Amino acid sequence: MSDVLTPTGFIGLGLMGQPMSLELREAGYPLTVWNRTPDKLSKATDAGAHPAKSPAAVAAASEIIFLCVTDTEAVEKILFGHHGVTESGPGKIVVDHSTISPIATVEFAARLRDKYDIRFIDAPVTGGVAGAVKGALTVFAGGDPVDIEIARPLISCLADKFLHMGDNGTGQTTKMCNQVMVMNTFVTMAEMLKLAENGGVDATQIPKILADGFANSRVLELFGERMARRDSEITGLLAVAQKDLDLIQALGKETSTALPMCGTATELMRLAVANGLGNSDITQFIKIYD
Ligand code: NA7
Repeated sequence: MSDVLTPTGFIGLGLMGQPMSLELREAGYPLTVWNRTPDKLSKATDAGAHPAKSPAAVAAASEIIFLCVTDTEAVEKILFGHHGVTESGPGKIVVDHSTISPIATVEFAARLRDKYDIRFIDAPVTGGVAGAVKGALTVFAGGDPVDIEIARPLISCLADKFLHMGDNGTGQTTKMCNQVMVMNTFVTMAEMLKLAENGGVDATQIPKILADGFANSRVLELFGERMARRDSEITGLLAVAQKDLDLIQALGKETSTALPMCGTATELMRLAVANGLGNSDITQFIKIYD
């Protein structure tokens, strides 16, 4: 495959997928795109991407196919469902940037390899929309080293760091580790900001004030002040955070790992979703304390 001209596909142009697809276009890759809701394709097509009618059509036009969709069910449908990627023929590499079950990932990769001669890289990301817009994500990848090296020049357009963790599933497991820290920080941050407010301190100032001490984190830097202001701009859905916590719990069960802190975070996040906050930005989690 030629680095520069590798025909590339992108499926799932949501909050994360859209800026990621634009980075590939900017780097000059011929790009074919599909999104379940076609309206979201316009920025990519304005940048020269070709719209396709189905995941199968994206795969037919591409050697490497990127996915960035909500959950395990969506990935399974896009790969194996009607007009899915597997209808397009053998010899492709699928790079999945979605955050999904590591257990299902291993099964999808084996099914793709054994039945369809399609290779699979699990490549979940961290860095959020801000990182995606700058092409500065971190990618945790699981897959065959040969496939990883083929995909590296393309993934490097989206990511400052592209880390090969091991076999299929290890990328997703690493993302779960990342989310253990991120989700517990979000939940604790809401509690802390509420304590500041109730104690008569301007909570919007707290992230700046804590920035030089042990309490600092990227979550505090990027979301603390926004959470204190109840800024509702959508940068990542609370329902997606809930999905990640459920995946962590499932992995804990599978690996017999006790995760009591994540258990509390999961139930608090579920309470927020039950209170109608699922389609709000994750910063709105603080509202369960209001
Ligand atoms: P978004 O902005 O909610 O985007 C989700 C994308 O997934 C969007 O393109 C959706 O299409 C697509 N989607 C969801 N379900 C399906 C099904 N069943 N079939 C096809 N396409 C689907 O989320 P983010 O961009 O923030 O996150 C994406 C992933 O990265 C997620 O795993 C995060 O945890 C990390 P739609 O536009 O709704 O038609």
